[in-house]
Amino acid sequence: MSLNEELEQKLKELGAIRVGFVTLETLAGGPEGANLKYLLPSAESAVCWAIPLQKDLIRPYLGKTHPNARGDHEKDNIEVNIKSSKMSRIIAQFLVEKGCEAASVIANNKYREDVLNWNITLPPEISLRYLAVRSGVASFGWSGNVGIKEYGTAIILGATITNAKFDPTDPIPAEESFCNECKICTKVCAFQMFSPDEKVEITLGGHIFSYSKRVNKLRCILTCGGFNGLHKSRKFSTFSPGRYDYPETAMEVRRVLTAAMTGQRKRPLIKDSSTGYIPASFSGGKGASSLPTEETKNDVVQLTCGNCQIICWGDPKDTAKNYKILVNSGCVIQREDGRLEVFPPDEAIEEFEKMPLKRQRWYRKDYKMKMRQITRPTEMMP
Ligand code: B12
Ligand code: SF4
Ligand code: SF4
Repeated sequence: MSLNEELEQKLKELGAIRVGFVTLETLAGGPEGANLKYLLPSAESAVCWAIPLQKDLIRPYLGKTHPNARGDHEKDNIEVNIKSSKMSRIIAQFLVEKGCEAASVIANNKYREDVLNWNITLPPEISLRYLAVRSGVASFGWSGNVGIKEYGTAIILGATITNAKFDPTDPIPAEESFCNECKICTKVCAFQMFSPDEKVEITLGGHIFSYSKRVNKLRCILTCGGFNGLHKSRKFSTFSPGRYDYPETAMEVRRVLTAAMTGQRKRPLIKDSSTGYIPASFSGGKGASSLPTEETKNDVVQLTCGNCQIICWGDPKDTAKNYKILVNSGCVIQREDGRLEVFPPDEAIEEFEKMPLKRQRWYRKDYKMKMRQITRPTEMMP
């Protein structure tokens, strides 16, 4: 068995649905996120894989169908990400035992902190999407998420970097892509993080790949970060109880973020059910006993969106059904104890307005620049 075959078999036993290989040559000419040597100066290749999210937990999440729907999908999402990081360490250890050098990759939320303004631009240590598309593990969808037929973009990626020399694998041919450019993913993003019509291109080892232009990543941070949930149409929301008006410009994005950060700190954490499900992210990896305190609760990000990724199942009929479920799922309002209640859009407005003004400001504040009214008193008129 070749090293490629051995690794593929091992990764599939661990739960990967696809495995692929990239080398310095197949990533040549790519953006800095494709630079394997950042994590391992002696790097020559990387092995990459995809693991599926549990589809049966996605539709209840999109439809907000029961009090645990959010927590159930969040738990799966966190577990799959943790699993991917663990698989990376297992593969690195396996390669080290074979006498190679290897570096594991943390599946998400790990950035190059040596880059100026890294906490705004979020430069990855290594871009797993680049490795996935170049190695044929998956291909780009319009949303920028990568996917596979049958699974769509509801997959999480992982990789291990090494100085071993793997045989590279080929990208998925365009005619076998799961993405038919239906653009449903653009319709489910509350604050329109990515463009519905403009594309960007990148080149990796002589192959050109394209996906939608990022309009402003802060738009995702505002929504997927849980500050806002209300969709631009005001007809449905994510699981975030934030109800901010749609920001039209980059200036408005910054203003809403400032307003929302203050409000968010005052909100209780989302309590999912009568059992008060506390997702794994709360414990900071220290086990279920370390629940968030008043001081630490602001470090916790609860999953409330991910819509552009989980809406797309790689089959147009399924994706269209998911869209229908989401747009008819209503809007959430948060109660004082942290529980979320779901209402049709107009009733949600009524419920929201029943809250004391002080509490309304935790979820919505007028941040729009007012045009200064230029009116002249009649007595001054000529
Ligand atoms: C940063 C990041 C984010 C940022 C920015 C996303 C982006 N760039 O599109 C934010 C917070 C907005 C985000 C959101 C989401 N993310 Co995210 N995220 C990442 C992360 C860490 C890197 C993304 C990446 O590859 N960026 C590079 C490219 C693709 O971005 P770009 O802006 O187009 O790059 C340009 C420039 O920035 C420059 N550049 C590229 N690389 C670098 C590096 C450096 C150092 C510099 C200076 C410049 C530079 O060149 C590019 C061309 O001009 C990865 C984990 C990882 N390590 O790969 C997860 C990852 C991409 N996220 C993931 C997910 C699931 C999400 C969300 C759905 C949220 C969620 N529920 O988890 C949304 C989806 C948003 C979307 N439609 O893209 C998954 C995607 C799985 C999939 N099927 O595609 C990943 C792969 C995590 C994982 N292990 O599976 N994410
Ligand atoms: S929803 Fe999926 S298939 Fe449709 S455009 Fe977006 S990524 Fe492509
Ligand atoms: S995760 Fe949510 S907020 Fe972020 S880009 Fe996707 S749909 Fe938009």
